[in-house]
Amino acid sequence: MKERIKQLKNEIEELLNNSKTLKDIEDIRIKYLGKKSEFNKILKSLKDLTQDEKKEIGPFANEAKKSVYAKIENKKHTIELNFDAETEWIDVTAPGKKIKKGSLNPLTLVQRDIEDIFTSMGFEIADGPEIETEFFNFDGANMPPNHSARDMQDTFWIKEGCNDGMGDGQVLRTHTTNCQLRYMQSHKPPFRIIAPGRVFRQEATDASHEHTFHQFEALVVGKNVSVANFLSVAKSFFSSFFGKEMSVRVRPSYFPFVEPGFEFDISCTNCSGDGCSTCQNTGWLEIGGAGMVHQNVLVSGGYERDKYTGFAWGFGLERLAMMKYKIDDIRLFHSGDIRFGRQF
Ligand code: FA5
Repeated sequence: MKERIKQLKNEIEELLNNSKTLKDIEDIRIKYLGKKSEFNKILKSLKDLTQDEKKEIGPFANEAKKSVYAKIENKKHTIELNFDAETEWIDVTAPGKKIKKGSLNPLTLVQRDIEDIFTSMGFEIADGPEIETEFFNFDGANMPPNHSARDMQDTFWIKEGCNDGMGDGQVLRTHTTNCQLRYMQSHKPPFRIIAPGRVFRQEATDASHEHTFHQFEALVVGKNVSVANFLSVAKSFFSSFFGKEMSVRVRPSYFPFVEPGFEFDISCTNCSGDGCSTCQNTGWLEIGGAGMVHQNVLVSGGYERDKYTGFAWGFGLERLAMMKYKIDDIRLFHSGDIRFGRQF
C-alpha cells in the first residue's frame, strides 16, 4: 500500500509539473484526490488495517496527501501570478538592505528656514536674474559708471557697457540688490519681500570668501517705514532663526543705495555676548549691510520722491549657515565632499 501511495504521489507531481492551466490542475485534483479517487479509497481503507500497519502507513498516507495538496496550491499560485514559487521565493525574515539616503545641502536648509520665517511674517519671496544688466545691478541702485562704490564689488563682466550712463552692459550679479528695482518697477507700495539667490564676485577664495555665494535681500517699502521697523523685523527673524533671544545692533556704514547705511551685527551665537574666540571677544558677529532705501533708488523704481520710505538689507546665506551649523570653511558648501553633505 505504501508503494502504491508513493507511485500515486509521483504520478500527481509529474502531471502537476506539466500542467499549464488552472483547469489542468482542477482535473488532476478531481481525478487523484476526489471522492471516487484511488487515493481517497486508500485513505478510507486505513481503518481496516491492523494496529501496527495503521501506525506505519497512516502518517505516511497523511503526509503524502498534505504534500500533494501543497503542491497543487503552489502550482495554482504559479499559474495565477506567473511566478515560480519553487525558484523565485522570497525570504521575508532576511534582514533588509540599508537604503542610502541623500541629504540636503545646509544652504538649502538655511534658505528654507529663512523663507518659512519671513512668509510667516507676511513677506513675499521675490526673484531676479543671475545674469543682470548693468542698470539693475549698479546704475539703478545709485551706482552710476565711475562711481567709486562699484570697486567695492569685483565684478564678472559679460558685456562691457559703453560708459555713457545708459547701463547697457551685462554682469553676473554681484548682489541680490538687483531684485529691489526689478520688484519696485512692477509693484506699488506698501510691500515686504525677501529675495534669496546666488551672486558672483571676482574674488580670491579663502575660508570666509567665495567667488560664488548666496545672499538674501530684504526690502520693505511703505509710508513711514523706519529704522525701528527694521530693527524689530531683524530681531524677530534672528531670534526665530537661531531659536533663542538675539540682540542686534547697527553701526554707521556706506552703501550707495541706502541713506543712512549700516553694518548690522547680532549677539554672538556661541557666547550670547559674553565674549569668546568665535566673536574675537567682542560679543558680536557681523552679518551684513543694511539701511534706509535711498530716495534715488525709489525714484528709479518709479515712485514719487519722498512719498515713501523703506529699509533694505543684504545678508550672506553661507555666513548664516556657518554660524548655525558651526562650519569653519565656506569652501565646503560646494566642495562636493560627501562626508560634509552626510552630516546634515
Ligand atoms: C552688499 O552686497 C549689499 N548689496 C548689501 C546691502 C543690501 C546693503 C541692502 C544695504 C542694503 P556686501 O558687499 O557687504 O553688501 O555683502 C553683503 C554680505 O554678503 C556680507 O556681509 C557677507 O555676509 C556676504 N559676502 C560678501 N562677499 C562675500 C564673499 N566673497 N563670500 C561670501 N560671502 C560674502
